[in-house]
Amino acid sequence: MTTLSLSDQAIAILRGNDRGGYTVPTEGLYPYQWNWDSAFAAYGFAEFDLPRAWLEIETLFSGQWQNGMVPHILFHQKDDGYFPGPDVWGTQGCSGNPIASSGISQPPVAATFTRALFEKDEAFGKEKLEGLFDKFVAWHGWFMRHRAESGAICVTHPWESGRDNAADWDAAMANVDASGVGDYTRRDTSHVNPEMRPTKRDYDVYLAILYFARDNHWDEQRILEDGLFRVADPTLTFTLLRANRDLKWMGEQLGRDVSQIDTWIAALEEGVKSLWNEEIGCYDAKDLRTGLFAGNVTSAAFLCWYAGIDDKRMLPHLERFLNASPHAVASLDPASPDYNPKRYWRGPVWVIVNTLIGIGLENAGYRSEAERIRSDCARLIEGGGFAEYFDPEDGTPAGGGVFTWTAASWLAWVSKDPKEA
Ligand code: 9WN
Repeated sequence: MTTLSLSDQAIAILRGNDRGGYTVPTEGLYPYQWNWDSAFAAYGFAEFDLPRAWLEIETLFSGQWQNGMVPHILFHQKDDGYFPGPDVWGTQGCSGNPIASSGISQPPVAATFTRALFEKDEAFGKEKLEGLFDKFVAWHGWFMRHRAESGAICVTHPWESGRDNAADWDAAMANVDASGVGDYTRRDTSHVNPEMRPTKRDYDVYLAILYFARDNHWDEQRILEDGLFRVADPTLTFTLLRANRDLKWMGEQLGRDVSQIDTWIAALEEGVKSLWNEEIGCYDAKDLRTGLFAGNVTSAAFLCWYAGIDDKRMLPHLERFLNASPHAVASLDPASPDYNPKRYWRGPVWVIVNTLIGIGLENAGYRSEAERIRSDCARLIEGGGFAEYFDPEDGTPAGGGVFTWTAASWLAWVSKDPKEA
């Protein structure tokens, strides 16, 4: 019997989760195309099949709405294994959406990884990018138009942040009346141990927020004025700032006018400051309905370096997180009363977020911190496989298995020799 190397296993996972032009995050639990998962998938594919990597991004944009929004889920083929599916989202006919999709977006990491594809083969990249550049501009413009009223970028649903049950949303979610959501059947808890997933009350609130927007035909103005949830988010703000920098760079390679992107970069550099919570000395989520900070130190705050902001005030927090866990950066401060090492975004280590943090640290010249994160992630994968997330205390794999973005992160960043990175 031959033993496959981890890189061969990772390639087999990307190939195995390929549904023809797009990958599913993992079979069963997530049977559709997710936005930031696909961006990671492309980053991974680029290590062994560059045309396939570009195709992943092109398929993602095939679901772009006429208003520029790129949805967080594209329902290419109906699958009853996931709830809530296309009928629940009810986006048919909204803003000329070309295929069934959700009605919200997700962290815009795609431009940054597309730049990585471009840099692997610039001639081929230019050809591909010509068809995508304006679509990226329309998507980033949608965020700046519909999510930037506080200067930072906000989410209108916890799912939009990609960090669904992070403690960042607790206070805002507590204000949502979910008494009218009625009966529904979750599917996630039949795939994964319910202790590792959001609670029933979380799901009630997720649905109440979704139903409000759906009943208002996903009208952004209505959602801005009366939507049930609006929280400025470090993940969205930092990833979009970084994505705009990379989009600007790509625009310059194509000889495009990038002056509008420049204004977005300047606006976000200023907007990021509104996320600084003096009380905890950290970037934090802020409820735009109440004006209150969430009061948490989460892994999202360490994306400042990824966004090109070398904020030395964040270094002691990073050191504290790394000292508290032998397995890289936990998603929530292990000292927080809300910390739970198994429950999804309330403690577990996510290799993808650690990859983004590591890239940022590397870019800013913090090599030893980046190396610590890289070797911790490698050890987690060596010990527990390509899981969705890991327990920061004992490193056990959690959530779904055979995960696309964990495999992609391995191929494109975790397994790399730091000298090459
Ligand atoms: C809802 C696919 C997605 C990730 C998210 C992660 C989880 C979905 C869910 O899975 O969210 O979008 O049903 O739990 O939180 O970041 O993109 O991997």
